[in-house]
Amino acid sequence: MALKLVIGNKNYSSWSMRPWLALRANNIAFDEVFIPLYAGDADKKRILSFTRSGKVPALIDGDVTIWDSLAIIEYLAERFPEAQLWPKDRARRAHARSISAEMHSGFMALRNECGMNLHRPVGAIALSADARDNVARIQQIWIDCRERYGQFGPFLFGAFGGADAMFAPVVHRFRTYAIKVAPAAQDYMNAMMSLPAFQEWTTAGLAETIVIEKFEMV
Ligand SMILES: N[C@@H](CCC(=O)N[C@@H](CS)C(=O)NCC(=O)O)C(=O)O
Repeated sequence: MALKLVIGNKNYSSWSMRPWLALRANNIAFDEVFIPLYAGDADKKRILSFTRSGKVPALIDGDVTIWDSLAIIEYLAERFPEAQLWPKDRARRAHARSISAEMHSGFMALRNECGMNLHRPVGAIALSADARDNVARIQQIWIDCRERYGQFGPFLFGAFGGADAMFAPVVHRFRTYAIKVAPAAQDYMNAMMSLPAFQEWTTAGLAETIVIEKFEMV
């Protein structure tokens, strides 16, 4: 039975983007189930019919359901070891997991102030001190990885992997909100924006016409 990935609007759903990219960038076949977010009770019930968390993304693999973007990436790493979503080397794998968990559980100010919204015209806004700190820390993470592992390829640990999937929506946030970054961070963003799977998600998101008003505030 084919894998099923339940996702929200590609324009807005940064959490959905992560496992979708992990699958698509590795040519792992899956069926996509799109459920519009914040569109009313019927759609919420559809999400709940897949996962009692009531949130997307969720991955359905036969009788196994995995919810939460990072848990899905972990599952995919076990299920498809040939995709090498985590580095083979234990120390690098621990590094990749550390920055992925840091992304997953942090950077609230940036996430709140610069929501992913692919439609939004590019333009800067005034960021809080906390959000500016988040931007600085994310760049530090990227540049540290590029310095250590840049010899292996253009992504954080060489080839595109689970940590890149976790940071991919930030690339859109930095681009959309015209956040100035250091050259090494820009190189990483350029590598991400050149990835066919990233482009495919972006093109599909831009083709969506659904507007979620509460995400159009800035
Ligand atoms: N920690 C979760 C967060 C999931 C999440 O917040 N999903 C949002 C959309 S991006 C959602 O499903 N919202 C719909 C709702 O709350 O009704 C993950 O990483 O998957």
